[in-house]
Amino acid sequence: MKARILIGTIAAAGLALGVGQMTATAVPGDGGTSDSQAGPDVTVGAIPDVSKYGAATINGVSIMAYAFGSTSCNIGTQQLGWYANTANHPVIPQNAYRIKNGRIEQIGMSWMKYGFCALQQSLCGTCAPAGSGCPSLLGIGCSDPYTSGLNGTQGDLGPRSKVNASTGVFPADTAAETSTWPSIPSGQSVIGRRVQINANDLNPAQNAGAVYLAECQYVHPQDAANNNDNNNASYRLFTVGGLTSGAYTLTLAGSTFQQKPAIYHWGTVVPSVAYSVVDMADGRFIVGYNVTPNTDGTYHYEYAIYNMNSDSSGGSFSVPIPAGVTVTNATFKDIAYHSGEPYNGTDWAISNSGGQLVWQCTQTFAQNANANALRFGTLYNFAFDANSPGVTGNTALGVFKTGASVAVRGLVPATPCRSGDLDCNGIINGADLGSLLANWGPCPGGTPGCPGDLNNNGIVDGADVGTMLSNWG
Ligand SMILES: [Ca+2]
Ligand SMILES: [Ca+2]
Ligand SMILES: [Ca+2]
Ligand SMILES: [Ca+2]
Repeated sequence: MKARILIGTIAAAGLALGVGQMTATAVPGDGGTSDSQAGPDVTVGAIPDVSKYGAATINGVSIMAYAFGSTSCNIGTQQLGWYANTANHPVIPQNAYRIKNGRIEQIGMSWMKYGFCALQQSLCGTCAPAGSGCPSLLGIGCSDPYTSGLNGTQGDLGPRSKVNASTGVFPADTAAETSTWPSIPSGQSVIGRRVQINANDLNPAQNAGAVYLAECQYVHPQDAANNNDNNNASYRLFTVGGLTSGAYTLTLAGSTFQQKPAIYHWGTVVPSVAYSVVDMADGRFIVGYNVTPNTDGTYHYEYAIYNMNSDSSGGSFSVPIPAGVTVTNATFKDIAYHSGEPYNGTDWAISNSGGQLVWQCTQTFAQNANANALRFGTLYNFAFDANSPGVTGNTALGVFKTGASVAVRGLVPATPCRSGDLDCNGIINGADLGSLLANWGPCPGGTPGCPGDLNNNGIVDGADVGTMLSNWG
């Protein structure tokens, strides 16, 4: 049975009184993006607080460190395992994003908090406690708060690279396992493993008008096994204040947007943004896209691709480019792993040939399992300009681990109309000639390029008729 479960604002806000929940108001999740099945079902009910730790200079760049609190809820129909130091508890990555100048970028990530016992609180409604105190199960309907102080405790943070976000499976964090984790790098005792953000991405003087987002996600093997893992990320806005004690002060704002990853706020800030939800064999991607006119007559294409929980990961992205379309300014942006994660950070290669604009991870899975794939809990940007407006069409998202490719609905450059095909219907005939004659003479205001001014000289005359006739048919 498939049931949609929405969490009421009133119930959530009225009960937000527990430890670490000082501002844990919440808004309902989006039923279009979160479906709940039977079984245990963990979500993030609130992001209640933020901790600031300071900064370190890495290769000449100031990196600031933070942690976001997370209050989980079990909105499912069974209790959820929360057994410390085993493979049956949640792991919790935190992310930061910025929306600025019409684009959303991921600007920060942490390692994963390893959960260890669950309080039985009532943020998300009526709780049937799994036990007293802090038992090793989260009861049905119950919530469990992790303050930002806990989510920033370095000894409880483990590598993202140890988890399969599709199955939720990771090695038990026994002493034998944690002894294999990379130790905090030299000089990074303040920032290691925590949410790391480049100071320039926060500096208010460089980011006027920017909107910032904190995101927390829970990954859990029981939740995943019950196909309840597409509602596990929630986000909340924050603002950036002054520089104190070596780092900018972050202040959480408004309510937590439950069961929605931060990429959905892009469309709130930029209403023309559209989305394609892509369910791969092993997990979900969300592709956001937008096309806007540039002042020089070309168009700017902006794609943001977020991997929610696919272990296969993204390995390439391509956009069809029709003949006659000129592409400029193609760019790529990723987010850096840190603190000893094994992943390579090499930017994807960009090519434009054979009618395809392609971004490609520089190594295949066979060549390097730790290549810079678009892995769970990350968002990469793909952008370009083209001299043709966007029309609905298929892009392609390549799968890193399998080499497969999945069609993704988006906006792609339109095939240019031939010179003289004024109504752009694929044939040059009397209808086009009639339009040309109707515009005979100087263009309005003398502005070149009016309908029929095929040679762009500011007047519709015999030269333009000649061009049309030479293309006739
Ligand atoms: Ca879930
Ligand atoms: Ca990179
Ligand atoms: Ca025509
Ligand atoms: Ca002309």
